[in-house]
Amino acid sequence: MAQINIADKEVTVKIVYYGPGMSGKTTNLLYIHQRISGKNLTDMVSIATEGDMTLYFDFLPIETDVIPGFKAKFQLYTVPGQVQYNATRKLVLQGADGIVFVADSQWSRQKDNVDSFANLKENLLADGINLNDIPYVLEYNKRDIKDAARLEYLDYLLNREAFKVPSFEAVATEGKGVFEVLNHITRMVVAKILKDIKN
Ligand SMILES: Nc1nc2c(ncn2[C@@H]2O[C@H](COP(=O)(O)OP(=O)(O)OP(=O)(O)O)[C@@H](O)[C@H]2O)c(=O)[nH]1
Ligand SMILES: [Mg+2]
Repeated sequence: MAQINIADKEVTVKIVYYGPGMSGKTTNLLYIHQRISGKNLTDMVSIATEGDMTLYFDFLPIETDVIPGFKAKFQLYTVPGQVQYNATRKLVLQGADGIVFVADSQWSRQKDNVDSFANLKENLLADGINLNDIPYVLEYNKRDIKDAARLEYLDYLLNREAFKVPSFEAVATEGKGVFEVLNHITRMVVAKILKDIKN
């Protein structure tokens, strides 16, 4: 959970991009990295990749002033989506304050989306955490491809927990939707932290 250092007025927040292999998680971080202005930019670290495939994780730290009076450090991570890397996914997921589930809109990938979403819930539960207790949003990526599933269908498959969560269309390769998603999950996480600070 978020590390809040009241003395140093510093908050560290972890946001994890989760989803099936090749859905576009790393592409989101690459776009964010490219677009963030110099003073808040630190290097993005990609730990082991093979082609497009993430074998371990990507890490992008950003400093922001979204929490009044605090220096907020946002740490963005991606998990490796390929089914066989579940041990790594569990590790990367630990301590997440917010999750962006990046779904692949491609028609043929819908079972992979559903399986990955179930895997997310399962991995959280193994740590005693219910997905509904963590701020998360859905990113429906690859809206540019011809055989993209309809948004209603993606919502039907993935947005069916106890309450509906915000969902966004994206084309990560063009940066479409990427900052909308990041801003939204940031606001949700910050709202929760401010509530926790008050309590
Ligand atoms: N057409 C299209 N291709 C995309 C989009 N986003 C990502 N891609 C492509 O999809 C491929 C996989 O993207 P990555 O970002 O590496 O996927 P990932 O989710 O990190 O995959 P893993 O690391 O294996 O879990 C790359 O070739 C991207 O260029 C998109 O919005 N539209
Ligand atoms: Mg990746």
